[in-house]
Amino acid sequence: MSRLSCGLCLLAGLLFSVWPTPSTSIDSTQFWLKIRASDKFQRSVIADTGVAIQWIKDDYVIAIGNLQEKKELEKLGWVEFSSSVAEIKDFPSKDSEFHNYTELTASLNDLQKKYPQLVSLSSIGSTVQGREILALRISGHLDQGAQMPAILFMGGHHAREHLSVEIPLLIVERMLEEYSKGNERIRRLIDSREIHLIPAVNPDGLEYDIASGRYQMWRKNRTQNRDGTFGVDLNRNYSYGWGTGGSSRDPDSETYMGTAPFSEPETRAIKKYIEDHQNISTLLSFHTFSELILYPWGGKYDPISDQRDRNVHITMANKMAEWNGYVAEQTSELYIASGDTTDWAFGEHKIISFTFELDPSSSRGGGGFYPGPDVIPVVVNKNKEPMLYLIEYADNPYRVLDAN
Ligand code: 0X9
Ligand code: ZN
Repeated sequence: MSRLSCGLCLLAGLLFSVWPTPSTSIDSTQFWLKIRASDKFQRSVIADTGVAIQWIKDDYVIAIGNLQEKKELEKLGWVEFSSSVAEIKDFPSKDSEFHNYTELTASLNDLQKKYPQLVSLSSIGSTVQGREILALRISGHLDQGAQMPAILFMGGHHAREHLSVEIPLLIVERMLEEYSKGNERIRRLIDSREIHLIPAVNPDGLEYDIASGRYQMWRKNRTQNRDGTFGVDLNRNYSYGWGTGGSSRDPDSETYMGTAPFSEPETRAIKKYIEDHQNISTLLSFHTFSELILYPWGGKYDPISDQRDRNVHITMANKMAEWNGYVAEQTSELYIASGDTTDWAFGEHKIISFTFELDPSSSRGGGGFYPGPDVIPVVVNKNKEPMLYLIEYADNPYRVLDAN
């Protein structure tokens, strides 16, 4: 290709270099550009215009450029899509209810401002691209939090699973509202527990998935791998049984395990946070989709060997399934996959650990990873009781066995 395009490029370059640019026409708008390019030569032509290439796919690149650069590339006929940066870097308008990273940060800050006695916001570390991974700590006695039984809710390990960010956030918001309205049950729970929420473990991936104006179906984080590809599957990067099945050594794979256990700043931040909060007894990691409640092990077919440990997971999972209607099962019933959050949390720290795969139940007709905003209130309602139940028993999850 390159001779033709370079010829055009030169021509375009010449035209632009002799064209007078009146100062009044300077336009500082930046554009996201999706530009066809299938090899390094075409990408070099693109880079020569001055745009910043952000992502490279097999047959196109995504770049940010100004109006002049956009026009130059349009003359080449390679621009497939463009949109002003100010307009996008956000969900498609039909999904604007979902939180992008800026909105999520604002919502978490608002909660701290609105409930200063109950909520403490902090950064637990930063991502590959330098975003803060945010955590909310909630308790009626924030200063004595470390002495309270604690539970951790997490969402957004996987970039495209946006509902997994929304649901724990909205349920926690609702709990705080109920607390301030005087709901006795909620007051009792919040006053006697330390509740941790990390709604977006992978904010780089979240932003990447939405930034071009079209969903990228992205799963991993945004680590630059040694072969030029991007991303590690954070739910394959925890250390327990790392690399022993159901994860890939190929950096380009969706389930790339990373170069080593905890090679990623995001998983390291979670590890440190959990290890710094020894009072965490229970953990729930939200994912989408399939409507499942999963418990260890995921990296092997064996059931949890200790009978009480096994029964506590099974009993709690079955109880929660009565409320949300999901299917409760050992994770490896799905498929073997090693290095996930829950195997590590239970295997290393004996934390009672669950993964929820939220709605929909299947991709057929249900929207898969992108089910739209109408499901949000439905999924909030069906998962509120399971979350309250886990909070209730966080003082000693084994109490559920006595009730049987
Ligand atoms: O594969 C995953 O990481 C999870 N499913 S998802 O569609 N959200 O990607 C399931 C995790 C289950 N873990 C194991 N099978 N170990
Ligand atoms: Zn997931």
